Amino acid sequence: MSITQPWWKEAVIYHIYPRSFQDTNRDGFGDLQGIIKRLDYIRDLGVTAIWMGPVFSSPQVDNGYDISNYREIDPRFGGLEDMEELIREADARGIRVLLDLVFNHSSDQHRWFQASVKEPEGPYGDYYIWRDPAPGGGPPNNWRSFFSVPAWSWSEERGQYYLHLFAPQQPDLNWENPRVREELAEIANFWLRRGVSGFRMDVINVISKKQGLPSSVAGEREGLYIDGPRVLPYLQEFRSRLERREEIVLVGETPGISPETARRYTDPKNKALDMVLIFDHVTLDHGPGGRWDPKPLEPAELKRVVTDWQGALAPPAWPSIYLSNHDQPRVVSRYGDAGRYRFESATALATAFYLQRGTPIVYQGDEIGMANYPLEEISQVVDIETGNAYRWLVEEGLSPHQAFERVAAGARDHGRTPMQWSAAENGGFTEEGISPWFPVNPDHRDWNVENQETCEPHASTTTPGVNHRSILCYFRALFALRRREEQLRSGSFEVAGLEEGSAVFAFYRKSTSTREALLVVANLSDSPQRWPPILPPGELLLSNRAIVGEAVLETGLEPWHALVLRLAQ
Ligand code: TEU
Ligand code: CA
Repeated sequence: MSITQPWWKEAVIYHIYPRSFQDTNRDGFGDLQGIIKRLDYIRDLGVTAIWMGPVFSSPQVDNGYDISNYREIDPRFGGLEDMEELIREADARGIRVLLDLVFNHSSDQHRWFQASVKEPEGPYGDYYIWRDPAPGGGPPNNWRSFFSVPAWSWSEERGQYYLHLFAPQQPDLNWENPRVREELAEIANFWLRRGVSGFRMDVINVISKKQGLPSSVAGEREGLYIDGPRVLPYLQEFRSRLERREEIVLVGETPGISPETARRYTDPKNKALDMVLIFDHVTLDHGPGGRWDPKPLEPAELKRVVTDWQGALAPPAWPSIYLSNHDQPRVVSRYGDAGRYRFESATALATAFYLQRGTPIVYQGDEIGMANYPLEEISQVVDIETGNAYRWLVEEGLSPHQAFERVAAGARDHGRTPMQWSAAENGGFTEEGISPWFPVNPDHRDWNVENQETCEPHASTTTPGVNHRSILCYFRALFALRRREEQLRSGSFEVAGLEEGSAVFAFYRKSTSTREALLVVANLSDSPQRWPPILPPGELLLSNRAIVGEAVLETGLEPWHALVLRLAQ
């Protein structure tokens, strides 16, 4: 008997970075027709919803997260008719479309901001956060942006400072202004009327700033503008204004959020968000100085964080599960092994994460093992955040070489290289002879869709449908298993008691209606691990390594070995 739950809890979401997915008009830039062209591939992966990064009109200072018109498609991606065709074609394949709403800030080229600068007393004068200089001159407070620059910029024309928690070209909208909140809800309804099924909401937990905008005392951001005092009421009002509000999903991107706040924002009783994108598992390799002061990652830490959040978002909350995105390095390079054990580590991490309780969000390219780009110098970096961090580190006194070393591993460019469809010159992302907006990773000759598409069962394994060099085939088998096994969609999550520090991550998924239980086990390391004395085995449902009979139980787990067992009742 399967539990009925909302579509977005049953879903597997595919996160597309449109500018790097598929170019169809030979300009070296991904476009909407490219996504339409690849919908069969997306459907065959077992995906039932796509989240597209922003495709609205934008000067592209922050790759589209600086929007100059929320109701227009940027000509680089196509037009409104292409978006309507994409929604129709996706729907025909049982795929829902989620858009990325960037509502904390607009582009400084948005007509609202242009009017706000020119007419402080006009209807848009209060659409942004303007302040006079501090009494002694200079910015109104000591806030710094997420992009390693001060959070205030001076407008000579208006004679005031304006707040931007990101780039100066991304002025923060003033959510205190009820007209701003009305305009934003109307934009969401404009897209809901065109058939989208929901939104990923960019940095939505920084929309409320503490009254008076007090300076940070010890560099803290929480309460000042991270999870400020009115985030929840603003979200509740926003949702109450949405058409089709009962059938859509709102996924909030919430950097720095705490478990308690995550529960509050997503509690169904609060009618605000349905899920949040958390960050604790993608900051584990941040040293004391944060993202640009990297430190090695411990698998046991990854297990602890993930287990803690599964507990924090136990029912009635509902986790989202992601391993990488356009802001993060590639998961197989960061947590796995992009060299010797690329297949094994990519599939072990996918098993250990996407079979947890929650909605899997797969970032384009992770399903074929795409890895970090071989950056050799700062001139290759396109990303504004990474470039700003480099310049800030040099200003702080590091040599250019030291500063590059600090930003190279975490550069956001790693997750933004063009999708690798084939071994051809530009990986099939754009035609040969065309220069893509960012170079294709040279490893596309070995790691691409085309040479992983054949999924016949491997002779030496009892695991159905897994061709042991194709990460793509394994992902397809993994999501097919999730679709078949009700425990993986709606069952409980119970970590299997393992000694602290073990690199083996194991958990049970138990049906809430029958006594059936599945056991998921993954060795998140490149060394063999003892088989944990958990429970006698049952039926092998999936494994990323060839298994013959009970072999695994005597010899233990090989490096990056992952498997799923249906436990005998
Ligand atoms: O990112 C929000 C965010 O937290 C970023 O600061 C990101 O996590 C950063 O890399 C952390 O060091 C969203 C978008 O995903 C990102 O692409 C945008 O640049 C940002 O908001 C501003 O819109
Ligand atoms: Ca194009």
